[in-house]
Parts: sequence; structure tokens; C-alpha cells
Amino acid sequence: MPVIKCASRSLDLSTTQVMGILNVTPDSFSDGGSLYEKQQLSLDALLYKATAMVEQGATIVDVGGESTRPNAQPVSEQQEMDRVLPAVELLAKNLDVVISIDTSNAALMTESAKLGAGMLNDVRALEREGALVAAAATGLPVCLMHMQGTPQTMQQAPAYQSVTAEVMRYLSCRAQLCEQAGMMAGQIILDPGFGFGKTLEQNLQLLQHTSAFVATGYPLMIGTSRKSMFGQLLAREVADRLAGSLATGAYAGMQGAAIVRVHDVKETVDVVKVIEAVKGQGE
Ligand code: 9MG
Repeated sequence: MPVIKCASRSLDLSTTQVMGILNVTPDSFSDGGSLYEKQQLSLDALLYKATAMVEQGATIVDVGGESTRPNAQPVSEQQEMDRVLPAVELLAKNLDVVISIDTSNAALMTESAKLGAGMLNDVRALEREGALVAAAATGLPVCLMHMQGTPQTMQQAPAYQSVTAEVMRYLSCRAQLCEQAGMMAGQIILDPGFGFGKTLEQNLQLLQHTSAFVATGYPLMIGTSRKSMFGQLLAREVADRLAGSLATGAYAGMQGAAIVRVHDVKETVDVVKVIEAVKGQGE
């Protein structure tokens, strides 16, 4: 698996990299509305949290200003920029880490690249107007995620003939468009989009076929951290989904996932280290 170039930094994807989730939204997924989450809006608190993630071994932090949890209300592009850009500037000045920008907004892609972002993560796979051209112009690696529907509608009745085949086909088409727009294949990361218009069974089928996504040759990202699939499978509340998140991260890491996107960095880094140690054994 190649090294990817993230502006001034590089990531070696021959071992699974841990991406820490940094939400700069008032209603972010895991602790929506709590005092802690509101404090996260403060830049000091954000830097503190990001620093802890880096110390715990995250090599990427993913900064997002638009909640994509089911039923989340859309934010304006300007509101998203106002939330994210000061955070990018602060993190880029203070931390030695790849800063990923979780956005579908073309202007935010362009501006955050100027401030030192090293990766783009788009849950809409660059489908919004101007996003493909803007992303290609940054020269940054891009994660293309699959979603059926929109955050407002996606969990109403997700339906597929064959979820793995359809997600794979969609991501391959988007990746081809990116290459036609001038991106290098090795800079394109694919993500099946767990929980984005998928039932529990569809999520599990996608996970079971991790190695098929890895076989495409594009680096694979997975994001299952604390998602509702564990509420359904284990009857656990959001705060109690660590074991499920680690199990799926381990399953995907064993099969060659390049990046895992998580809330719980310290525990995930330990899991990844164990997996890499096992994989590294010859006889
Ligand atoms: C922003 N975001 C929320 N969940 C995600 C996931 O599973 N993958 C990616 N790439 N981004 C996500």
C-alpha cells in the first residue's frame, strides 16, 4: 500500500492509520447538546482535545462543522466555514498531524487547504456543485464516502439489490471521475459509509466484504465508531459502544483497511498495534 502525500506530511498506509473525530458542531453525533459538546465549540477546548488525540497516536484528525447524523439539520456554507476555518488555522499552527476536513463544501475545501489542511473527507463523494474541481485543485488526498439518500432521509428505508456490489460500483465511478479530474489514484480513499442509508444487516454485509474493497487497490477508510448499528446489535447507548467500535475496527484492520475513523483514539491505537504485531509475524 502506498504512502499518501498530505500537503507537507505523508502517511504510510501499509499500517492502519487512526483518524480522530473532532466535531465543531453544537449537535455533534455522540454527545449532542451536552455541556461538553458545547464547550467543544471553544477553540481552546478543541486544541486540547486534538492534542490529546495526537499524543494518543492519531495521525489524522478529522474536523467537521456540519453534523451528518441522521435527521441533522443542514448548515449554511458560511456557517460551516465560520466554524471550521479558525479551527484548521489553530490546529495547523500547533500540531504535527494531518488535518482532514469533513466537508462537501467546495469553498471550504479550497480555503482550508490554504490554511494547512492535509486531506479532504466528503460524505457526498464530491457530488456537490464545484466540489470535484475544487478538491482536485487542492492536490490533497480525498476520501469518497457512499451515502444512500441524505442525512435527513437516509435511514427511512434503505434498499439495495446487493449492497456491496452497489456501493462498490458507486465508489468506483466516483473514483474514476476524480482521476479524470486529475487526481492520482493513490490519493483517492474509498469509504462504504457505515450507517449512511444502511440497515444493520447491510452494514454487517459491507464490513464482511472489507477485503473486496481493499482489493480495488484504493486505500479504504471505515467509520463505525459509536454508530447506531451497535445500539441495534448490542442494545448499548452511545456512550457504551466502545467494544463494538473496537471489534469492527479490528475486523477491518485485519483485512487491510488503511484508515479507521474513531472517537476513542487511545483504545483504537492499541488495537491497531496488536493487529500489526500479529500481521508482522513470519514463521
Ligand atoms: C463525517 N463522517 C461521519 N461518519 C463517517 C464515516 O463513516 N466515514 C467518513 N469518511 N466520514 C464520516
